[in-house]
Amino acid sequence: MDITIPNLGDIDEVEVIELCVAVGDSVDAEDAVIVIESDKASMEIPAPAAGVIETFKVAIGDQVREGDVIAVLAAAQGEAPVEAPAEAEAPEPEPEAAPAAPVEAQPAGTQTSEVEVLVPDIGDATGVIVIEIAIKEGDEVAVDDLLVVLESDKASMEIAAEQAGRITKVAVSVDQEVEQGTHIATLLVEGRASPEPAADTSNTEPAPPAPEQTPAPEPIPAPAATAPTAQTDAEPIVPKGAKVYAGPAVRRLARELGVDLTQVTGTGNRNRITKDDVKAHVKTRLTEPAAAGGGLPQVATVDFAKFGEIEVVELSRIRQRGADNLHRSWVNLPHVTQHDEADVTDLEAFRKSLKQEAERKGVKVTPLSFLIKACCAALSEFPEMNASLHPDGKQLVLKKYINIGMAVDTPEGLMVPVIKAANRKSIWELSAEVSDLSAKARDKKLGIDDLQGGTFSISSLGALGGTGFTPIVNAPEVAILGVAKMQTKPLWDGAEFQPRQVLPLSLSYDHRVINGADGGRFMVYLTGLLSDLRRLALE
Ligand code: CAO
Repeated sequence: MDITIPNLGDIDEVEVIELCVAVGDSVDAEDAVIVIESDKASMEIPAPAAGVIETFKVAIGDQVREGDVIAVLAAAQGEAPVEAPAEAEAPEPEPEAAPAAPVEAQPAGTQTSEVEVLVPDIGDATGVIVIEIAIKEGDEVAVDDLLVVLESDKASMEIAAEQAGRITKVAVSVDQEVEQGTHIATLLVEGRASPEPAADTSNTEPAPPAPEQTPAPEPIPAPAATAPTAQTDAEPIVPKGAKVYAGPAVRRLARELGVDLTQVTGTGNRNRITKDDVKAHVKTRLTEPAAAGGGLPQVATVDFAKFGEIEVVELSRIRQRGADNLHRSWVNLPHVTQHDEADVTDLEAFRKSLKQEAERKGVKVTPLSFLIKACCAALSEFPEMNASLHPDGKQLVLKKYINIGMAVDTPEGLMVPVIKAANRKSIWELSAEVSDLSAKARDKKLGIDDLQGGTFSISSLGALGGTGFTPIVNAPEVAILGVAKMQTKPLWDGAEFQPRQVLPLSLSYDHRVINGADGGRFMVYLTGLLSDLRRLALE
Protein backbone atom coordinates (compact mmCIF):
# COMPACT_ATOMS: atom_id res chain seq x y z
CA MET A 1 0.00 0.00 0.00
CA ASP A 2 1.04 3.58 -0.59
CA ILE A 3 1.86 5.91 2.23
CA THR A 4 0.69 9.35 1.26
CA ILE A 5 0.89 12.90 2.44
CA PRO A 6 -2.22 13.75 4.40
CA ASN A 7 -4.25 16.91 4.49
CA LEU A 8 -1.88 19.76 5.24
CA GLY A 9 -4.39 22.40 6.07
CA ASP A 10 -3.68 25.55 4.18
CA ILE A 11 -0.23 24.52 3.21
CA ASP A 12 0.45 23.64 -0.37
CA GLU A 13 3.93 22.26 -0.30
CA VAL A 14 6.28 21.07 2.39
CA GLU A 15 9.79 19.77 2.34
CA VAL A 16 10.87 16.28 3.25
CA ILE A 17 13.50 16.81 5.93
CA GLU A 18 14.06 13.38 7.35
CA LEU A 19 13.57 9.74 6.40
CA CYS A 20 13.00 7.98 9.70
CA VAL A 21 13.34 4.48 8.35
CA ALA A 22 15.15 2.74 5.49
CA VAL A 23 13.97 0.48 2.71
CA GLY A 24 13.59 -3.00 4.18
CA ASP A 25 12.82 -1.73 7.67
CA SER A 26 9.85 -3.16 9.48
CA VAL A 27 7.52 -0.60 10.91
CA ASP A 28 4.56 -0.74 13.21
CA ALA A 29 1.40 1.22 12.58
CA GLU A 30 2.01 4.80 13.69
CA ASP A 31 5.79 4.56 13.43
CA ALA A 32 7.16 7.70 11.84
CA VAL A 33 8.21 7.14 8.24
CA ILE A 34 9.29 10.61 7.19
CA VAL A 35 9.28 14.11 8.60
CA ILE A 36 8.04 17.00 6.55
CA GLU A 37 8.39 20.63 7.31
CA SER A 38 7.05 23.94 6.20
CA ASP A 39 8.58 27.20 7.20
CA LYS A 40 6.94 27.07 10.58
CA ALA A 41 6.07 23.52 11.42
CA SER A 42 7.20 19.98 11.06
CA MET A 43 5.21 16.81 11.05
CA GLU A 44 5.91 13.16 11.17
CA ILE A 45 4.11 11.05 8.63
CA PRO A 46 3.40 7.74 10.30
CA ALA A 47 2.94 4.32 8.77
CA PRO A 48 -0.78 3.66 8.45
CA ALA A 49 -0.24 -0.01 9.25
CA ALA A 50 2.49 -2.43 10.19
CA GLY A 51 4.65 -3.69 7.35
CA VAL A 52 7.99 -3.43 5.61
CA ILE A 53 9.12 -0.34 3.74
CA GLU A 54 9.37 -1.57 0.18
CA THR A 55 10.46 1.58 -1.50
CA PHE A 56 10.71 5.31 -0.98
CA LYS A 57 9.20 7.67 -3.51
CA VAL A 58 10.76 10.76 -1.99
CA ALA A 59 14.16 11.89 -0.85
CA ILE A 60 15.30 14.46 1.67
CA GLY A 61 14.83 17.91 0.20
CA ASP A 62 11.89 16.96 -2.02
CA GLN A 63 8.83 19.18 -1.97
CA VAL A 64 5.62 17.24 -1.45
CA ARG A 65 1.94 18.07 -1.26
CA GLU A 66 -1.24 16.43 -0.08
CA GLY A 67 -1.83 13.08 -1.72
CA ASP A 68 1.76 12.52 -2.85
CA VAL A 69 3.01 9.00 -2.34
CA ILE A 70 6.05 8.99 -0.12
CA ALA A 71 6.68 5.28 0.30
CA VAL A 72 5.25 1.89 -0.41
CA LEU A 73 4.54 -0.45 2.44
CA ALA A 74 4.59 -4.20 1.95
CA ALA A 75 3.15 -6.78 4.30
CA ALA A 76 5.61 -8.15 6.80
CA GLN A 77 6.72 -11.71 6.03
CA GLY A 78 4.05 -14.23 6.78
CA GLU A 79 1.38 -11.63 7.20
CA ALA A 80 -1.55 -10.67 5.14
CA PRO A 81 -0.95 -7.95 2.57
CA VAL A 82 -1.11 -4.56 4.04
CA GLU A 83 -4.45 -3.01 3.61
CA ALA A 84 -5.03 0.61 3.61
CA PRO A 85 -6.63 1.39 6.91
CA ALA A 86 -10.10 2.61 7.00
CA GLU A 87 -10.91 5.74 5.18
CA ALA A 88 -10.34 8.01 8.03
CA GLU A 89 -6.99 6.54 8.73
CA ALA A 90 -5.50 6.69 5.35
CA PRO A 91 -4.26 10.18 5.06
CA GLU A 92 -2.98 11.05 8.41
CA PRO A 93 -4.12 14.38 9.30
CA GLU A 94 -1.37 15.79 11.25
CA PRO A 95 -2.09 18.47 13.59
CA GLU A 96 1.46 19.44 13.19
CA ALA A 97 1.07 20.24 9.63
CA ALA A 98 -1.73 22.38 10.62
CA PRO A 99 -0.91 25.92 10.17
CA ALA A 100 -0.05 27.03 13.57
CA ALA A 101 -0.21 30.63 12.85
CA PRO A 102 -1.91 32.75 15.37
CA VAL A 103 -5.14 33.87 13.98
CA GLU A 104 -5.85 37.41 14.43
CA ALA A 105 -9.25 38.50 13.80
CA GLN A 106 -8.55 42.11 14.27
CA PRO A 107 -9.23 44.62 11.68
CA ALA A 108 -6.08 46.28 10.73
CA GLY A 109 -5.17 49.84 10.98
CA THR A 110 -5.36 51.30 14.45
CA GLN A 111 -2.79 52.08 17.07
CA THR A 112 -3.27 49.91 20.05
CA SER A 113 -5.57 47.01 20.06
CA GLU A 114 -6.26 43.64 21.44
CA VAL A 115 -5.84 40.76 19.08
CA GLU A 116 -7.14 37.30 19.60
CA VAL A 117 -4.77 34.54 18.73
CA LEU A 118 -6.72 31.57 17.46
CA VAL A 119 -5.92 28.01 16.59
CA PRO A 120 -5.30 28.03 12.85
CA ASP A 121 -6.40 25.51 10.30
CA ILE A 122 -5.03 22.27 11.57
CA GLY A 123 -6.08 20.07 8.73
CA ASP A 124 -8.08 17.00 9.59
CA ALA A 125 -6.51 16.59 12.93
CA THR A 126 -8.82 15.62 15.75
CA GLY A 127 -8.27 15.21 19.44
CA VAL A 128 -5.78 18.06 19.47
CA ILE A 129 -4.79 19.15 22.95
CA VAL A 130 -2.68 21.90 24.41
CA ILE A 131 0.47 20.32 25.80
CA GLU A 132 2.53 23.36 26.66
CA ILE A 133 1.79 26.97 27.42
CA ALA A 134 4.81 29.17 27.07
CA ILE A 135 3.20 32.42 28.11
CA LYS A 136 1.39 33.98 31.01
CA GLU A 137 -0.56 37.17 31.40
CA GLY A 138 1.64 40.21 31.32
CA ASP A 139 4.38 38.57 29.26
CA GLU A 140 5.85 40.57 26.42
CA VAL A 141 6.24 38.53 23.28
CA ALA A 142 8.12 39.19 20.09
CA VAL A 143 7.17 38.02 16.65
CA ASP A 144 7.70 34.28 16.36
CA ASP A 145 7.90 33.71 20.08
CA LEU A 146 6.30 30.49 21.09
CA LEU A 147 2.85 30.81 22.63
CA VAL A 148 1.54 27.29 22.98
CA VAL A 149 2.25 23.81 21.68
CA LEU A 150 -0.58 21.65 20.45
CA GLU A 151 -0.46 17.95 19.89
CA SER A 152 -2.60 15.26 18.40
CA ASP A 153 -1.74 11.62 18.60
CA LYS A 154 0.44 11.97 15.55
CA ALA A 155 1.87 15.40 15.43
CA SER A 156 2.67 18.48 17.38
CA MET A 157 2.55 22.08 16.39
CA GLU A 158 3.84 25.20 17.93
CA ILE A 159 1.74 28.32 17.74
CA ALA A 160 3.96 31.35 17.56
CA ALA A 161 3.18 35.03 17.91
CA GLU A 162 2.47 36.77 14.64
CA GLN A 163 2.95 40.13 16.25
CA ALA A 164 4.84 41.58 19.12
CA GLY A 165 2.81 42.69 22.09
CA ARG A 166 1.73 41.97 25.63
CA ILE A 167 -0.32 38.96 26.60
CA THR A 168 -3.46 40.17 28.32
CA LYS A 169 -5.18 36.83 28.50
CA VAL A 170 -4.30 33.19 28.21
CA ALA A 171 -7.50 31.50 27.13
CA VAL A 172 -6.45 27.85 27.13
CA SER A 173 -5.09 25.46 29.67
CA VAL A 174 -2.83 22.45 29.43
CA ASP A 175 -4.65 19.32 28.29
CA GLN A 176 -7.53 21.38 26.93
CA GLU A 177 -8.84 20.05 23.64
CA VAL A 178 -8.86 22.64 20.91
CA GLU A 179 -9.86 22.94 17.30
CA GLN A 180 -9.48 25.42 14.53
CA GLY A 181 -10.61 28.80 15.78
CA THR A 182 -10.22 28.10 19.49
CA HIS A 183 -9.18 31.27 21.29
CA ILE A 184 -5.63 30.73 22.57
CA ALA A 185 -4.68 34.10 23.96
CA THR A 186 -5.28 37.78 23.67
CA LEU A 187 -2.43 40.02 22.70
CA LEU A 188 -2.27 43.75 23.27
CA VAL A 189 -0.51 45.14 20.27
CA GLU A 190 1.00 48.55 20.47
CA GLY A 191 1.83 50.83 17.60
CA ARG A 192 0.45 50.70 14.17
CA ALA A 193 -0.75 47.38 13.10
CA SER A 194 0.08 46.02 9.77
CA PRO A 195 -2.92 45.75 7.59
CA GLU A 196 -1.77 42.54 6.04
CA PRO A 197 -2.22 39.05 7.16
CA ALA A 198 0.21 39.40 9.93
CA ALA A 199 -1.43 42.51 11.06
CA ASP A 200 -3.81 41.84 13.80
CA THR A 201 -3.84 45.20 15.26
CA SER A 202 -6.47 47.69 14.98
CA ASN A 203 -9.80 47.75 16.37
CA THR A 204 -10.86 47.58 19.80
CA GLU A 205 -13.09 44.62 19.52
CA PRO A 206 -11.37 41.41 19.51
CA ALA A 207 -12.28 39.94 16.24
CA PRO A 208 -14.01 36.66 16.41
CA PRO A 209 -12.06 33.70 15.35
CA ALA A 210 -11.86 33.95 11.64
CA PRO A 211 -9.99 30.97 10.51
CA GLU A 212 -10.54 31.81 6.93
CA GLN A 213 -8.71 35.01 7.30
CA THR A 214 -6.12 33.48 9.35
CA PRO A 215 -2.80 34.65 8.30
CA ALA A 216 -0.71 32.00 6.85
CA PRO A 217 -1.07 28.99 8.99
CA GLU A 218 2.11 27.99 10.56
CA PRO A 219 2.67 24.39 11.10
CA ILE A 220 5.32 23.14 13.29
CA PRO A 221 8.02 25.47 14.24
CA ALA A 222 11.00 24.99 12.18
CA PRO A 223 14.38 25.04 13.76
CA ALA A 224 15.19 28.22 15.47
CA ALA A 225 16.95 29.49 12.42
CA THR A 226 13.80 29.48 10.46
CA ALA A 227 12.08 31.74 12.84
CA PRO A 228 13.32 35.16 12.04
CA THR A 229 12.27 36.49 15.36
CA ALA A 230 11.61 40.04 14.58
CA GLN A 231 13.26 42.33 17.04
CA THR A 232 10.59 43.98 18.98
CA ASP A 233 11.53 46.75 21.22
CA ALA A 234 14.76 46.75 22.97
CA GLU A 235 13.08 46.57 26.29
CA PRO A 236 11.47 44.05 28.44
CA ILE A 237 12.23 40.55 28.90
CA VAL A 238 10.84 38.56 26.13
CA PRO A 239 9.53 35.38 27.62
CA LYS A 240 11.55 33.20 25.42
CA GLY A 241 9.12 30.48 24.79
CA ALA A 242 12.19 28.55 23.95
CA LYS A 243 11.68 27.01 20.60
CA VAL A 244 11.77 23.29 20.61
CA TYR A 245 12.17 21.53 17.34
CA ALA A 246 10.86 18.06 17.85
CA GLY A 247 8.11 15.85 16.61
CA PRO A 248 5.27 14.43 18.65
CA ALA A 249 6.86 11.08 19.31
CA VAL A 250 9.94 12.78 20.67
CA ARG A 251 7.85 15.14 22.76
CA ARG A 252 5.92 12.24 24.15
CA LEU A 253 9.13 10.42 25.05
CA ALA A 254 10.50 13.56 26.66
CA ARG A 255 7.36 13.96 28.73
CA GLU A 256 7.53 10.34 29.83
CA LEU A 257 11.13 10.75 30.92
CA GLY A 258 10.63 14.18 32.41
CA VAL A 259 13.08 15.75 29.99
CA ASP A 260 13.01 19.48 29.33
CA LEU A 261 13.44 19.59 25.57
CA THR A 262 14.84 23.10 25.65
CA GLN A 263 17.88 21.56 27.32
CA VAL A 264 18.39 18.96 24.62
CA THR A 265 20.71 19.46 21.68
CA GLY A 266 19.17 18.27 18.44
CA THR A 267 21.35 16.30 16.07
CA GLY A 268 18.71 15.67 13.43
CA ASN A 269 18.34 17.54 10.22
CA ARG A 270 18.43 21.27 10.95
CA ASN A 271 19.00 20.48 14.63
CA ARG A 272 15.75 18.65 15.01
CA ILE A 273 15.65 16.74 18.29
CA THR A 274 15.45 13.01 17.80
CA LYS A 275 14.55 10.26 20.24
CA ASP A 276 18.22 9.35 20.44
CA ASP A 277 19.01 12.93 21.45
CA VAL A 278 16.55 12.67 24.31
CA LYS A 279 18.01 9.35 25.42
CA ALA A 280 21.56 10.66 25.17
CA HIS A 281 20.54 13.69 27.21
CA VAL A 282 19.11 11.49 29.93
CA LYS A 283 22.21 9.31 29.92
CA THR A 284 24.48 12.32 30.24
CA ARG A 285 22.45 13.76 33.07
CA LEU A 286 22.53 10.47 34.91
CA THR A 287 26.26 10.02 34.59
CA GLU A 288 27.57 13.54 34.95
CA PRO A 289 29.05 14.36 38.31
CA ALA A 290 26.73 16.31 40.54
CA ALA A 291 27.62 19.94 40.83
CA ALA A 292 29.22 20.71 44.13
CA GLY A 293 26.49 20.42 46.69
CA GLY A 294 23.95 19.45 44.06
CA GLY A 295 21.94 16.42 44.91
CA LEU A 296 23.63 16.00 48.28
CA PRO A 297 21.68 15.88 51.47
CA GLN A 298 22.06 19.21 53.17
CA VAL A 299 23.41 19.65 56.65
CA ALA A 300 20.71 20.96 58.96
CA THR A 301 20.73 24.66 59.74
CA VAL A 302 20.87 25.05 63.49
CA ASP A 303 20.28 28.14 65.58
CA PHE A 304 23.34 27.66 67.78
CA ALA A 305 22.52 30.78 69.81
CA LYS A 306 19.69 28.80 71.36
CA PHE A 307 22.27 26.74 73.21
CA GLY A 308 24.72 29.38 74.34
CA GLU A 309 26.74 32.42 73.38
CA ILE A 310 28.20 32.44 69.90
CA GLU A 311 30.30 34.72 67.73
CA VAL A 312 30.03 34.80 63.95
CA VAL A 313 33.16 35.69 62.00
CA GLU A 314 33.51 36.19 58.28
CA LEU A 315 35.65 33.66 56.47
CA SER A 316 38.43 35.20 54.41
CA ARG A 317 38.02 34.94 50.67
CA ILE A 318 40.96 32.57 50.58
CA ARG A 319 39.26 30.24 53.02
CA GLN A 320 35.96 30.46 51.15
CA ARG A 321 37.61 29.64 47.87
CA GLY A 322 39.71 26.94 49.45
CA ALA A 323 36.57 25.38 50.92
CA ASP A 324 34.89 25.39 47.51
CA ASN A 325 37.89 23.74 45.90
CA LEU A 326 38.17 21.10 48.58
CA HIS A 327 34.48 20.34 48.42
CA ARG A 328 34.53 20.16 44.64
CA SER A 329 37.42 17.73 44.71
CA TRP A 330 35.94 15.65 47.52
CA VAL A 331 32.59 15.14 45.82
CA ASN A 332 33.97 14.62 42.33
CA LEU A 333 37.02 12.43 42.88
CA PRO A 334 36.85 8.97 44.38
CA HIS A 335 39.71 9.27 46.85
CA VAL A 336 41.97 6.51 48.07
CA THR A 337 44.73 7.20 50.57
CA GLN A 338 47.69 4.91 50.91
CA HIS A 339 50.06 5.12 53.86
CA ASP A 340 53.71 4.20 54.13
CA GLU A 341 56.84 5.15 56.03
CA ALA A 342 60.27 6.08 54.76
CA ASP A 343 63.42 5.47 56.75
CA VAL A 344 65.01 8.90 56.42
CA THR A 345 67.82 8.41 58.94
CA ASP A 346 70.54 8.84 56.34
CA LEU A 347 68.70 11.65 54.63
CA GLU A 348 68.37 13.52 57.90
CA ALA A 349 72.04 13.01 58.69
CA PHE A 350 72.98 14.36 55.32
CA ARG A 351 70.53 17.28 55.57
CA LYS A 352 71.92 18.28 58.93
CA SER A 353 75.45 18.08 57.57
CA LEU A 354 74.47 20.77 55.09
CA LYS A 355 73.55 23.23 57.80
CA GLN A 356 76.64 25.42 57.68
CA GLU A 357 76.87 25.39 53.93
CA ALA A 358 73.19 26.28 53.77
CA GLU A 359 73.67 29.18 56.11
CA ARG A 360 76.49 30.46 53.92
CA LYS A 361 74.17 30.28 50.96
CA GLY A 362 71.42 31.95 52.97
CA VAL A 363 68.92 29.12 52.62
CA LYS A 364 67.23 26.76 55.06
CA VAL A 365 67.15 23.15 53.98
CA THR A 366 64.19 21.24 55.43
CA PRO A 367 63.04 17.70 54.64
CA LEU A 368 60.54 19.22 52.24
CA SER A 369 63.16 20.00 49.57
CA PHE A 370 64.23 16.35 49.54
CA LEU A 371 60.62 15.27 49.39
CA ILE A 372 60.03 17.48 46.37
CA LYS A 373 63.16 16.14 44.70
CA ALA A 374 62.14 12.54 45.38
CA CYS A 375 58.56 13.15 44.22
CA CYS A 376 59.82 14.59 40.93
CA ALA A 377 61.84 11.45 40.32
CA ALA A 378 58.88 9.24 41.21
CA LEU A 379 56.54 11.28 38.99
CA SER A 380 58.93 10.82 36.05
CA GLU A 381 58.78 7.10 36.69
CA PHE A 382 54.98 7.07 37.08
CA PRO A 383 53.70 9.65 34.58
CA GLU A 384 50.04 8.88 35.31
CA MET A 385 50.54 10.50 38.71
CA ASN A 386 51.52 13.67 36.89
CA ALA A 387 48.36 13.80 34.82
CA SER A 388 44.78 15.05 34.74
CA LEU A 389 41.66 13.23 33.69
CA HIS A 390 39.99 14.86 30.70
CA PRO A 391 36.52 16.17 31.61
CA ASP A 392 34.93 13.65 29.26
CA GLY A 393 36.47 10.91 31.36
CA LYS A 394 37.84 9.22 28.28
CA GLN A 395 41.34 10.62 28.10
CA LEU A 396 44.26 11.18 30.39
CA VAL A 397 46.33 14.31 29.92
CA LEU A 398 49.93 13.40 30.71
CA LYS A 399 52.02 16.46 31.48
CA LYS A 400 55.60 16.53 30.35
CA TYR A 401 56.44 19.15 32.94
CA ILE A 402 56.53 18.68 36.68
CA ASN A 403 55.27 21.56 38.81
CA ILE A 404 54.91 20.85 42.50
CA GLY A 405 52.20 22.59 44.51
CA MET A 406 53.10 23.12 48.14
CA ALA A 407 50.40 23.63 50.77
CA VAL A 408 51.24 26.65 52.90
CA ASP A 409 49.40 27.45 56.09
CA THR A 410 48.77 31.20 56.31
CA PRO A 411 46.68 33.31 58.70
CA GLU A 412 44.26 33.92 55.82
CA GLY A 413 43.91 30.23 55.04
CA LEU A 414 45.57 27.52 53.06
CA MET A 415 47.39 28.51 49.87
CA VAL A 416 49.13 26.29 47.37
CA PRO A 417 51.91 28.10 45.49
CA VAL A 418 53.58 26.13 42.74
CA ILE A 419 57.26 25.39 42.24
CA LYS A 420 57.61 25.31 38.47
CA ALA A 421 59.86 22.79 36.71
CA ALA A 422 60.78 21.40 40.12
CA ASN A 423 62.42 18.39 38.50
CA ARG A 424 65.08 20.66 37.02
CA LYS A 425 66.00 22.35 40.29
CA SER A 426 68.70 21.50 42.81
CA ILE A 427 68.12 20.99 46.54
CA TRP A 428 69.53 24.50 47.06
CA GLU A 429 67.17 26.01 44.52
CA LEU A 430 64.19 24.08 45.85
CA SER A 431 64.98 25.13 49.43
CA ALA A 432 65.24 28.77 48.40
CA GLU A 433 61.97 28.56 46.51
CA VAL A 434 60.13 26.85 49.36
CA SER A 435 61.19 29.71 51.69
CA ASP A 436 60.44 32.36 49.11
CA LEU A 437 56.97 31.08 48.17
CA SER A 438 55.88 30.39 51.74
CA ALA A 439 56.99 33.88 52.78
CA LYS A 440 55.11 35.38 49.85
CA ALA A 441 52.03 33.34 50.76
CA ARG A 442 52.07 34.53 54.33
CA ASP A 443 52.69 38.14 53.23
CA LYS A 444 49.89 37.91 50.65
CA LYS A 445 52.35 38.62 47.88
CA LEU A 446 51.67 35.64 45.66
CA GLY A 447 50.78 36.43 42.07
CA ILE A 448 48.30 34.45 40.00
CA ASP A 449 51.19 32.81 38.19
CA ASP A 450 52.60 31.52 41.50
CA LEU A 451 49.35 29.64 42.07
CA GLN A 452 48.83 28.07 38.67
CA GLY A 453 50.06 25.10 36.73
CA GLY A 454 50.59 22.56 39.48
CA THR A 455 50.79 18.91 38.46
CA PHE A 456 51.17 17.27 41.90
CA SER A 457 50.95 18.60 45.44
CA ILE A 458 52.64 18.05 48.75
CA SER A 459 51.01 18.93 52.05
CA SER A 460 53.56 18.86 54.83
CA LEU A 461 52.27 18.96 58.38
CA GLY A 462 55.43 17.42 59.72
CA ALA A 463 56.52 20.41 61.69
CA LEU A 464 53.23 20.35 63.55
CA GLY A 465 53.05 16.70 64.44
CA GLY A 466 50.66 13.86 63.77
CA THR A 467 51.21 10.34 62.58
CA GLY A 468 49.28 10.57 59.35
CA PHE A 469 46.29 12.16 57.63
CA THR A 470 44.33 11.90 54.42
CA PRO A 471 45.03 14.91 52.20
CA ILE A 472 42.44 15.90 49.59
CA VAL A 473 43.63 15.82 45.99
CA ASN A 474 44.09 19.27 44.51
CA ALA A 475 41.92 18.56 41.44
CA PRO A 476 42.35 18.46 38.50
CA GLU A 477 45.64 16.99 39.69
CA VAL A 478 45.28 13.29 40.45
CA ALA A 479 47.47 12.82 43.50
CA ILE A 480 48.79 14.56 46.59
CA LEU A 481 51.37 13.52 49.17
CA GLY A 482 50.70 14.19 52.85
CA VAL A 483 53.71 14.32 55.12
CA ALA A 484 53.40 13.83 58.88
CA LYS A 485 55.94 14.13 61.67
CA MET A 486 59.20 12.33 61.52
CA GLN A 487 59.78 10.11 64.53
CA THR A 488 62.49 7.87 65.85
CA LYS A 489 61.22 4.30 65.82
CA PRO A 490 62.79 0.89 66.39
CA LEU A 491 63.22 -0.84 63.03
CA TRP A 492 64.25 -4.45 62.66
CA ASP A 493 67.41 -4.75 60.57
CA GLY A 494 67.28 -8.53 60.33
CA ALA A 495 69.30 -9.11 63.45
CA GLU A 496 68.14 -6.51 65.91
CA PHE A 497 66.03 -3.40 66.35
CA GLN A 498 67.73 -0.16 65.43
CA PRO A 499 66.59 3.36 66.27
CA ARG A 500 65.73 4.91 62.93
CA GLN A 501 64.12 8.13 61.86
CA VAL A 502 60.90 7.33 60.12
CA LEU A 503 58.84 9.73 58.02
CA PRO A 504 55.09 8.90 57.68
CA LEU A 505 53.72 9.52 54.20
CA SER A 506 50.11 9.45 52.98
CA LEU A 507 49.39 9.42 49.27
CA SER A 508 45.83 10.31 48.25
CA TYR A 509 44.88 9.77 44.64
CA ASP A 510 41.97 9.89 42.24
CA HIS A 511 40.99 6.25 41.98
CA ARG A 512 39.51 6.81 38.54
CA VAL A 513 43.03 7.36 37.28
CA ILE A 514 45.31 5.56 39.71
CA ASN A 515 44.62 2.04 40.77
CA GLY A 516 45.78 0.69 44.11
CA ALA A 517 48.67 -1.28 42.66
CA ASP A 518 50.07 1.81 40.93
CA GLY A 519 49.61 3.83 44.09
CA GLY A 520 51.49 1.15 46.01
CA ARG A 521 54.32 1.03 43.45
CA PHE A 522 54.64 4.81 43.54
CA MET A 523 54.92 4.77 47.33
CA VAL A 524 57.46 1.95 47.35
CA TYR A 525 59.53 3.81 44.77
CA LEU A 526 59.27 7.08 46.67
CA THR A 527 60.16 5.65 50.07
CA GLY A 528 63.03 3.80 48.42
CA LEU A 529 64.46 7.07 47.13
CA LEU A 530 64.07 8.79 50.49
CA SER A 531 65.60 5.88 52.35
CA ASP A 532 68.63 5.67 50.09
CA LEU A 533 69.74 9.07 48.92
CA ARG A 534 72.24 7.52 46.50
CA ARG A 535 69.32 6.45 44.37
CA LEU A 536 68.25 10.06 44.07
CA ALA A 537 71.62 10.83 42.55
CA LEU A 538 70.79 8.36 39.78
CA GLU A 539 67.76 10.39 38.76
N1 CAO B 1 58.87 15.99 60.63
C1 CAO B 1 59.56 16.62 61.61
N2 CAO B 1 60.04 17.85 61.47
C2 CAO B 1 59.82 18.48 60.29
C3 CAO B 1 59.11 17.90 59.26
C4 CAO B 1 58.65 16.60 59.46
N3 CAO B 1 57.97 15.96 58.53
N4 CAO B 1 59.06 18.75 58.25
C5 CAO B 1 59.70 19.86 58.62
N5 CAO B 1 60.16 19.70 59.85
C6 CAO B 1 60.90 20.63 60.64
C7 CAO B 1 61.85 21.45 59.81
O1 CAO B 1 63.05 20.74 59.58
C8 CAO B 1 62.00 22.66 60.64
O2 CAO B 1 62.88 22.34 61.71
P1 CAO B 1 64.10 23.28 62.07
O3 CAO B 1 63.56 24.66 62.20
O4 CAO B 1 64.60 22.71 63.31
O5 CAO B 1 65.05 23.13 60.93
C9 CAO B 1 60.64 22.84 61.25
O6 CAO B 1 60.01 21.59 61.14
C10 CAO B 1 59.80 23.89 60.56
O7 CAO B 1 59.77 23.70 59.19
P2 CAO B 1 58.98 24.72 58.26
O8 CAO B 1 57.56 24.49 58.42
O9 CAO B 1 59.48 26.08 58.51
O10 CAO B 1 59.47 24.39 56.82
P3 CAO B 1 59.00 23.25 55.85
O11 CAO B 1 59.89 23.37 54.70
O12 CAO B 1 59.00 21.93 56.50
O13 CAO B 1 57.53 23.58 55.46
C11 CAO B 1 55.72 24.84 54.67
C12 CAO B 1 57.21 24.72 54.76
C13 CAO B 1 55.36 26.12 54.00
C14 CAO B 1 55.18 23.66 53.85
C15 CAO B 1 55.12 24.77 56.06
O14 CAO B 1 55.59 25.86 56.82
C16 CAO B 1 53.62 24.78 56.10
O15 CAO B 1 52.97 25.80 55.95
N6 CAO B 1 53.02 23.62 56.30
C17 CAO B 1 51.58 23.52 56.52
C18 CAO B 1 50.96 22.85 55.33
C19 CAO B 1 49.50 22.63 55.58
O16 CAO B 1 48.82 23.39 56.21
N7 CAO B 1 48.99 21.50 55.09
C20 CAO B 1 47.67 21.11 55.36
C21 CAO B 1 46.88 21.36 54.15
S1 CAO B 1 45.35 20.58 54.21
O17 CAO B 1 45.67 19.20 53.46
